[in-house]
Amino acid sequence: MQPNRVIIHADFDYFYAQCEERENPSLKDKPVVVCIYSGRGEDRGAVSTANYIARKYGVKSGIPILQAKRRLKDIDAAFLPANFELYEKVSENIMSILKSYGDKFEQMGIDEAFLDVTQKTNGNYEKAKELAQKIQTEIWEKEKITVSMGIGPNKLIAKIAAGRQKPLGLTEVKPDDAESFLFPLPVNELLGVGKKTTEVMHEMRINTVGELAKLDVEKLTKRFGKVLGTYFHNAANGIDSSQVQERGMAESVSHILTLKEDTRDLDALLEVAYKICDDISSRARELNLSFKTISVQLVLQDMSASSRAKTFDAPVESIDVLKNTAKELFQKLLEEISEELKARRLGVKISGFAVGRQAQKHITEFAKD
Ligand code: DCP
Ligand code: CA
Ligand code: CA
Repeated sequence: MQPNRVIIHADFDYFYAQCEERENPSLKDKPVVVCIYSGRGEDRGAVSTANYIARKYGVKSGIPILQAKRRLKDIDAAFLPANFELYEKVSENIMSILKSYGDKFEQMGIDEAFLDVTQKTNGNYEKAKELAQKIQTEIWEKEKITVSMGIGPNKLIAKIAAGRQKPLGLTEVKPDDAESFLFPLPVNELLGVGKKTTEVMHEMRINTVGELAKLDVEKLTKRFGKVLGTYFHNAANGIDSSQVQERGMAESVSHILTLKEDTRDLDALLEVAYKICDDISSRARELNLSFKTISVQLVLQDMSASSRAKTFDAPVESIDVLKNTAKELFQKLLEEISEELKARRLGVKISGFAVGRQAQKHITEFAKD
């Protein structure tokens, strides 16, 4: 017989802010706010994350920097610009420790991952708990970062468990305890139940996961459609058969097409280029990758090739950024190439991948929240 699955979810505590504290321990006893400046004027932009001291003042991910400054008025707080290079390096180091302990490993964004440890623990939850503690200790000793962990019979339960206690939390939910763990939770704890869905569920008099679990699945599919309705029903009942899956990281994603007619007209080139952009960006999205480098290439009538690239400081994932950058690069390329020659083929490439920072939002988007 197959042993019960044992899945660990690891989520790094107040990650970007904790990295800053590690680099500068004098920050530890004051509010630390990591900011993403928009570049449109002083203090414009959003809070990326904050340490737990700052959170006590209501400062959290996503709020405007100005609002955070108001909440911390007259308080000795540190406002720091995000240093993605640092966070990526720390993330990479921790991920390779995590990976070494799993039968299977799946990274979900910059600061979380799933491990399947079924074989390693022979399905035994005591062993899994010891293993999780050992991993937490190793990460602390090597990287001086605290990570919270959840252990459960599937990814859904392990992930919710990991968020229950922080920092350095370890929450274990055995298969028999799944219902008593899940049912009292508010529905918005389930992945994919965002603000709007929560409102709709409240209107339907569903407040807790247990109430959602007991509702007729037909009522849910009628209200939310078949895919989401079934998902909500299963999730509320703690059912999730999705596997921990290794993701291979591609080096680059690109596409090259031959033009219908040779040309050096920018609009004609862009018509084809934008199609390629749509194609490669949807492939990157499927793989949950953001990218730092965008390159474009033209093959001319004499079969010579010229290319141009732009690299951003932080990973990007927006289709608009991709298209605007491609336009800018093709414009420059046209100025550089010999005036006698037209373009015959054209390509766009993205590379310098990072696992998308938006990983955990995917199903939420799917739920249109
Ligand atoms: N992040 C961001 N913008 C957001 C949410 C998150 O830039 N709106 C970044 C900063 C976070 C990192 O992603 O440090 C991880 O996000 P989490 O949601 O896991 O939040 P934290 O790790 O900061 O805090 P927690 O301890 O609650 O996990
Ligand atoms: Ca985190
Ligand atoms: Ca996270």
